[in-house]
Amino acid sequence: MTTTPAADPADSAFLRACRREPVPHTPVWFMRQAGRALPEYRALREGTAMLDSCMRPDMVTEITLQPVRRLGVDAAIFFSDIVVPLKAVGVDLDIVPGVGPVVAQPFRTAADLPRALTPDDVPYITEAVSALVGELGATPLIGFAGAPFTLASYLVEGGPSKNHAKTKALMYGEPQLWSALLDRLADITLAFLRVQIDAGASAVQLFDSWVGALPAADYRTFVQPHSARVLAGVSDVPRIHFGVGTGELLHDMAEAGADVVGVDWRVPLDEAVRRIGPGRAVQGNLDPTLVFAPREVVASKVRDVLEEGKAAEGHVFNLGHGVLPETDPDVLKLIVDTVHAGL
Ligand code: 1CP
Repeated sequence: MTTTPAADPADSAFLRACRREPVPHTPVWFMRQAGRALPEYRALREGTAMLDSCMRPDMVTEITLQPVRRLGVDAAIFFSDIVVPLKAVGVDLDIVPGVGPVVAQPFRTAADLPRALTPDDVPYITEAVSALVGELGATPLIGFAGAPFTLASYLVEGGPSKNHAKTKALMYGEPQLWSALLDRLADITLAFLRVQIDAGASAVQLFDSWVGALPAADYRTFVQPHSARVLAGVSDVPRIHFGVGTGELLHDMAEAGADVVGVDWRVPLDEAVRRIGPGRAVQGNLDPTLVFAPREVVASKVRDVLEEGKAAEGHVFNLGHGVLPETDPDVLKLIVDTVHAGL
């Protein structure tokens, strides 16, 4: 009797690139690959609120698998949201369609500090990750969480913000309260990532989407120690660390403890590699708006990114930020096929 060896994500092109090992082809996945760009996502989500869908393991499993089936990407990203752990510890918030996370009572004093998170607060995450890992077989699952600064921004502003003015006012004006807040958010983020890893996630991405609002010196003082504590707690899997507009922070974000540094579209990957330094892989960085250009332009830009990515010890292809809802999924498939065909 012959037995088929169990499919192992550890051998996947994605995890090999994260570990800076030789790859059969450059691996590719997309931030926000599960979401409104896919008609099957819109159909499934119809009538279910975003946060409710995140708490239903059957929906999370199906939505996470949809882009893997349709696009042939090299990794799945767990369908959830960065504010789910805050909701789980009792913060009164909602995800408003067309807006994003909205917090009922913005953070102002130590009395507003959220409590810590335990695995018992999120049984639906353990259940969904376990189910997904079984379904995915050899395809790795990326777990994720919001980094302390970006979570703090939603808590302090009360919702999405352009300039993060209230967040920075707290950071510069009440440094002790700021530190207490980021410390607690680091606890919550670390616990949320551990739940996903302990249930079988093969890698994690820590999203510090809005930290590009800070100059490097202030990043190092007010943010990096907290992000570093989170990343140190998940060193048993590859750690991707990403933010938007972080060209000036790439080196310090790598030093926070990233194995893979996510780069947005503003800095070419070869220049990003120079800023980051040796011993890390990079992820990125096609401009997400390029999907609206003619297909030959898309394919040519994909090849430019692959060429620039050759400067890295490991390259995971991605967009420079999330898939825009208006994106044609067929163009995403074209990108995947072009990346896999190589130069
Ligand atoms: O009803 C809907 O479809 C709402 C849109 C939506 C979706 C599909 C939101 C609201 N969140 C999500 C899922 C989500 N959020 C994923 C899914 C997995 C995948 O990538 O396929 C992920 C990774 C996130 C993470 C997330 N949420 C981030 C970090 C990534 C990034 O884009 O920088 C951030 C900043 C959020 C907050 C958030 N949640 C939702 C929105 C619209 C926003 C951004 C709001 C803002 O502009 O501040």
